[in-house]
Amino acid sequence: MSDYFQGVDPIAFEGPDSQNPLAFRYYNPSEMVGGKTMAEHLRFAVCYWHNFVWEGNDPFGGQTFERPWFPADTMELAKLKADAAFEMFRILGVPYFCFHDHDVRPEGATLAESHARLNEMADYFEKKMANGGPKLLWGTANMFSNRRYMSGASTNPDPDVFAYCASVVKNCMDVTHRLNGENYVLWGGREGYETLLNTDLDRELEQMGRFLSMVVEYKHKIGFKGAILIEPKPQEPTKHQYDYDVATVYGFLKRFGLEDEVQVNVEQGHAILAGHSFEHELAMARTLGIFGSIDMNRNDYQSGWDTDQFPNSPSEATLAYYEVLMAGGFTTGGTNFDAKLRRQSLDAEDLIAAHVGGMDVCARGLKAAHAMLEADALEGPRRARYAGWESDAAQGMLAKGATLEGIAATAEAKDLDPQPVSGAQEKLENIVGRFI
Ligand code: XUL
Ligand code: CO
Repeated sequence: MSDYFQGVDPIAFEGPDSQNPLAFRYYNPSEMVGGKTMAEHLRFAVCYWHNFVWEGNDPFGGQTFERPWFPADTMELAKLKADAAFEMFRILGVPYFCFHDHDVRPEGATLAESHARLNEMADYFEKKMANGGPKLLWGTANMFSNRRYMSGASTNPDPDVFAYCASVVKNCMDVTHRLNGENYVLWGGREGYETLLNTDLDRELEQMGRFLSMVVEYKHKIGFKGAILIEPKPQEPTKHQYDYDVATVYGFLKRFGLEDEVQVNVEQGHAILAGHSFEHELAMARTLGIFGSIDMNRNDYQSGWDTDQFPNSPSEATLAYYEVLMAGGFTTGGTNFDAKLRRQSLDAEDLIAAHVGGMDVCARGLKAAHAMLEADALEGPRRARYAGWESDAAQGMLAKGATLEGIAATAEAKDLDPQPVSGAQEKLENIVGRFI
């Protein structure tokens, strides 16, 4: 038991009229939305790193947060940190959490000691996860913070780093499997480049493809039933990340024959950095058949940095969950808050309030999206817009055997003169507004 969140009771649902800053106004875990409860739809997860590891530093200043477990450089402090983390999961009532190896244990003096420490922390977690405790949405390896990774992880010019990464990922996958994790995530933190002047693009992409193929093979060898997820991001930390966005990742997976084995973990902030909307990336993942999970944290629209803020826009959440529902909802995936406080938000209670607000925004978004689907509010007009394509003649143009010259001849024989039809965007935006 930790006493870090002293005095904060488990968060209760009190309804939209509640004035209590530490109560849910929209997230009511057991409330049915269609055929599932809100908890089953949303599958909330809290991330370990931003909440319990980050010290509040920015490029111009160091630590602002004071937590009793900092600097967490001993196993004793790592366990104190775990106590606080699981206490927060309990207060929030979240069903899942996510972690990197580096978040939960201090690195050892050797690779073997690092692994032993991660295994020891997994034993510690196992006890806390038993008897209805929180479950693991995903595990992952931090192959970007230590200076050994500065020139890449699997894409490093030094083959010893590639081999080191194999050992790190194997250990993290083993631990994720042991803790019944539902997914394993690979975010290519340093898989990219700063300058082409020193980069062999061919080799680096080949190395990354081989590495991912071996990860997939290992997953099957150990009988891990969860999904392998790639998390796209266009830049930061490297200037050109190889996993730029969903479409780029799909092309990469196709090239290595992994498109049926690997899905994506789509993060709102990364979509924004890539110059996309979150819903664009989600729709793209759905249509390409690689939708997996989401990191539900936004970016500031002006700064151009990965600001990892808690979601606060019901409209954005509505459009995001609309795409999640269109994809059939989560299977192994969920809603992970890869979000951090602002560095002036010093109090333990700020950590709780941030998640409460984020969970409420997601709940509003889910309810609005579900209602919009039930009412056929967008799908009706969308079907009507494409209705012309339902005829046999139109479908015939797409069928195998149709030719450009054949279609051209028909168009010319009919002397076609197509008349533009309104896209009615504003009417549709007004419809969305009615549901939020
Ligand atoms: C970095 C990021 C990571 C991944 C996991 O921008 O989003 O925290 O989610 O490595
Ligand atoms: Co993320």
